[in-house]
Amino acid sequence: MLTILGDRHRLHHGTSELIDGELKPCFEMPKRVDIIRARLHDAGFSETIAPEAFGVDALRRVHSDAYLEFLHDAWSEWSALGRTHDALPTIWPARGLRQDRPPRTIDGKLGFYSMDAGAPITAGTWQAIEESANIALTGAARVHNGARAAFALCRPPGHHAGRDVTGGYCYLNNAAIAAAHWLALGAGRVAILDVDYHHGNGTQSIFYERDDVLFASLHADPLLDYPYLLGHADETGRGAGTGYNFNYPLPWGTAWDGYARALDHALGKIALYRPDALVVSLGVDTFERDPISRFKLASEDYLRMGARIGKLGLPTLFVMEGGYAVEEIGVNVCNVLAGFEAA
Ligand code: SS9
Ligand code: ZN
Repeated sequence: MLTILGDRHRLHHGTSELIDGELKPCFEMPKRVDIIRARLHDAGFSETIAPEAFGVDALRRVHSDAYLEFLHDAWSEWSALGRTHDALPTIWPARGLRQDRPPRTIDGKLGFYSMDAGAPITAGTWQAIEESANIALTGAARVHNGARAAFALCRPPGHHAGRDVTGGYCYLNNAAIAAAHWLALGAGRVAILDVDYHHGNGTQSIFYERDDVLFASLHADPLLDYPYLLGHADETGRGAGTGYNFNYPLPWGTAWDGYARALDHALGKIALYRPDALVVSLGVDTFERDPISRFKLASEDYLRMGARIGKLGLPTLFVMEGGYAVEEIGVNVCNVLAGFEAA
């Protein structure tokens, strides 16, 4: 399995996030990539390449110009005020507030372009998220050019980021950017399968009214768990996109049997769609010992997950999303890739 990876992710290391009413060290940390890299090497996945630079036009297919400018400039505007801690929002675009007048100062902008306080901006965040998107783009280009599959080792993750909104450790939606690139290269239909524990609210919202990208997501029921405000089964798409969005909200405690039933249903919908390519938003925070999640998948279950995805026989790009049991993240990711290759 060809892996695309880089080092600039290290420039993004948020200090803290608000959990249970306390500021605690961010679960989303550089070590996640270190552990995955070490395990890729040990498991014999030795074909690795650096990302190419695709430029801002590839990002503009998914994100608004104003949002990209905000992300690019946020740290310099924040630090110009003499602030040295991570930039975090203190207000959000909730019900009853205007969405049509973007504020001009940095605290207002941080709120306007955020859905939560879970995506801190640091001095190196822009460089890290730009490279993360380029990793996904390079992977899509390689598979388009004939590779059977590739693994984009993206960090920061992307699936909570919408067209103009950060949240849940996410800034640029790497999976959506890869899918949009595939369409630009001539694909007629792309499917995105999101197996992260959390609903891919950003990805869903980006493609919700489109029939050229099918989105299917398995995740914790939003009545119980983050991101709470999207991801229900009755969200099936709108306009031309009606019938191209599939959500599988699952209860806390879901183990492989229950997970596999939903996965098979999602894979059946993807097969019927006959896409030219598949993007997998690969989060392994469904793992039984993940510190912020409540599913019960065991490490061997990821072999089975990979095998079922592989049986679709589609050109496939795996895009790294979540997974916070850092010591086991490498084993779990490599098991998905190994299961896929064995299928
Ligand atoms: C759980 C807090 C959840 C956001 C998690 C984002 C995961 C991205 N108590 N915080 S994959
Ligand atoms: Zn997640």
